[in-house]
Amino acid sequence: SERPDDRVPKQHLLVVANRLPVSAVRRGKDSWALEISVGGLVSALLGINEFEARWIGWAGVNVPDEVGQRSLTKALAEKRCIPVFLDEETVHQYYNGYCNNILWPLFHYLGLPQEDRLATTRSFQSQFAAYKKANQMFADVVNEHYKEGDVVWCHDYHLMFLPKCLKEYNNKMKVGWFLHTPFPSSEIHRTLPSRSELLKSVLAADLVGFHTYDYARHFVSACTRILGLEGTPDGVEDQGKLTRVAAFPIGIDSDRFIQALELPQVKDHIKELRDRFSGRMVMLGVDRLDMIKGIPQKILAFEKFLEENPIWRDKVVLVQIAVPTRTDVPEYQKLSCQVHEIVGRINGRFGSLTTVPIHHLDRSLDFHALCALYAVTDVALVTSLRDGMNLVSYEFVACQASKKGVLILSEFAGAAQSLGAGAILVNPWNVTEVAASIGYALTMPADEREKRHRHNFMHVTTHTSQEWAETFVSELKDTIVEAQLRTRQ
Ligand code: ADQ
Repeated sequence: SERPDDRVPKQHLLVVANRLPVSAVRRGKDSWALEISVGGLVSALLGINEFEARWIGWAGVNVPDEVGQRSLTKALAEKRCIPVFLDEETVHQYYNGYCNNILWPLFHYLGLPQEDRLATTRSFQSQFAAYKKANQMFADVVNEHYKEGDVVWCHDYHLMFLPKCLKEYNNKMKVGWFLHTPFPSSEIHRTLPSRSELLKSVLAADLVGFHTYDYARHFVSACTRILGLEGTPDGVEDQGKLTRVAAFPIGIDSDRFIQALELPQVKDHIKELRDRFSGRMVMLGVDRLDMIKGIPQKILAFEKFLEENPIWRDKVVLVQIAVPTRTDVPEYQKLSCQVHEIVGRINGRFGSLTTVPIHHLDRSLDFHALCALYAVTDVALVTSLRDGMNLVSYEFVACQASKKGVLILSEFAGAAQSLGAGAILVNPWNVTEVAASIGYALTMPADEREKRHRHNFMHVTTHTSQEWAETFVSELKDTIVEAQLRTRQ
């Protein structure tokens, strides 16, 4: 039977992000394999089905020939995806350069790259030019597929120039922009040479969203201090135009995790893992291999814990899954070497012929394996130095209904605002404190674990990705209504 809300026409939504939710791999001249890509944004948006959504983004592959472009466009259309084709030089300058080497570290408080700042302003300028050019290419594709009434939702630091480009095409287009990373203090943002231009183009959007109230406040301060505009409780005002700025904390599709634990293959996997780790407590880290995740700091804290607590040496194992990303950026290669070196040293120091204290895997796990691993974990360690939200902490909580394990969570992850009461919050830079928290977590009495888990589980299952997207889109639509009311009056 038809539910009442099935009759309501679905809102048409254009989701624009740097990457499509699938990566394309070329198999032949006009044949393609499409794989779901790993990452927070994809995980959050995959579960959303109350919209007629189409995705616009880069397919992650260089397709210089027209035959290839046509066949890939066709293959992607079946997944409701529309590709933006970026040439290699643009990808290098825009994506590896301006996005990953400048904005990403800056927004996570790691500062601007020193050599760029000191040696060549030319490289900075050419990367910013490529950034704008790439954003314009995204705008061209959006404009081509936009139909009146569509809502356009732009994502992340890759596309800060997009709202302005879109409004220049069509001032009536409803445009929202959401940032998945932290927005740093205005004192950090003001070091960026293109600070004003970026803020102004974001302000062209109707609605600007962040994970936490703090990030939203930092953005409003940057607009008032750097641009001299007026901040109001609702957002930022520029010559009578209000850009609404607010916090929309993301969540996960918690049911997907909870239901997965009931599948026979996941149950088998859980049993296998239990057998393999029997007699030992399991600690888990799941991260993209990125300097913001504080992986070396986490492993050093674990080492300190083993050093100070010899009785635990053969009773606990740390499983660290670190999927490599951005492998062509030198800093990421350095990080990978550094992590391997520390893990090797610790395993050499505390391992035996039959066991090692750290299992370190450099790859992504499939969804079912990941769920099983979350379920057998006693203590999850999230030690991000900065993190917009951190969905791994949410996923762990969702899979812990029976075990009620402990979450050790960095106070610099956005998730600390929502899961802070249930987690043990730590300063990841303080290795001594993290080591002590590991000891506390491993020996926590069952009633305290239960109480903490209950708090977090309630949050994770009620603040879902669906709710996040619905709230953002409905607020974005409301800005339409407000604007119409104002013109009618
Ligand atoms: P990320 O930095 O990618 O996201 P996070 O929020 O933790 O970080 O999401 C990672 C996602 O990738 C999770 O769904 C996780 O399960 C998956 N993943 C990570 N490593 C994996 C592995 N080895 N194998 C399989 N899956 C793996 C960015 C921001 C975050 C913000 C999200 C969403 O940096 O702060 O929470 O976007 O806005």
